[in-house]
Amino acid sequence: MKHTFKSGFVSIIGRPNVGKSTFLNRVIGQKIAIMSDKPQTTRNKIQGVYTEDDAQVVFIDTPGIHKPKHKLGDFMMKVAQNTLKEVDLILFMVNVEEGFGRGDEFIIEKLKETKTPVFLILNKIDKVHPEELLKIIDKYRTLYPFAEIVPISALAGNNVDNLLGVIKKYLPEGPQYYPADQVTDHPERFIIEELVREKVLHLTREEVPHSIAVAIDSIQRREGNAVYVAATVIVERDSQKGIVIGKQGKVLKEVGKRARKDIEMLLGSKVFLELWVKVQKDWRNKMSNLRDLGFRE
Ligand code: GDP
Ligand code: MG
Ligand code: K
Repeated sequence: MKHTFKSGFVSIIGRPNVGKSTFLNRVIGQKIAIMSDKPQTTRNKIQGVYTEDDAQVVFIDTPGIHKPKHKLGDFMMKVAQNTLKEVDLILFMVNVEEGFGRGDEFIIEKLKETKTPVFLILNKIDKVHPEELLKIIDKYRTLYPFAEIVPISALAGNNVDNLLGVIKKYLPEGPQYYPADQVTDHPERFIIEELVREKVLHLTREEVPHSIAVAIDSIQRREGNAVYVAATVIVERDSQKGIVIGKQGKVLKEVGKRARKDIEMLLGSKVFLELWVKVQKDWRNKMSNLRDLGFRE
């Protein structure tokens, strides 16, 4: 008997410090899933991928779900709202230690504009008395028709497995989008690309144009906590490929050595860096096409 595979995209929203990152780290089980809390200019990023034998949950970061303060904020808000419509499930996380605030009110208003099912995740239950928890649940019930209300402690791990089980129930049948060992679309990805690019430009002097690109093919954390990075340097001409590789691969080797050192500093882990060079004649057009489609900025 062939069992069905379920998969889908899940957005976690909530005010700062409610425990979103802690939850993700517990679920993904790897420090690498931590999102930096720096203001984000990019669109929705994959925060973590959780894979089981019969299911895959792709957690999506949805920046901008808060009261917009300026024009960009408005734009981000629209992006965020579109994301909420596109995902299969929304986890709205609150901290039971804190009262219902205006930030929560704003988020609930936004939730009313989408048909996507919403779970209310009551986090930090280790901090409140069970009776208090019941009162909180009653309060939230009146505010929005949550598909499920799930109390957890992301820090202690209470009820997190159960939550994953309930999430699976709400996912449609679907493919495995990512390899099982890919845990995240790494937030430092862009910096790593820039680090590699910088070394190429430096070591090839003026011989290759600044317009060369670096694309990360994969970032994986494996046993012993080492991080494996595979990246491709994209050039536009065969002659540039030769220059980037160098005699007996000397230049590329040096690029790898220097970039690896910087990436190790960045990630605080041992890094294995695998570099490839590819000629793609019209990559610039392709990249801008992608950007038009809303891929990374
Ligand atoms: P985020 O801003 O929503 O990503 O929140 P974080 O995951 O960074 O967590 C904010 C703080 O709350 C951290 O100090 C966490 O250790 C703490 N925290 C997260 N989950 C829990 C929990 O279940 N119980 C308790 N007591 N603290 C938690
Ligand atoms: Mg966080
Ligand atoms: K909804």
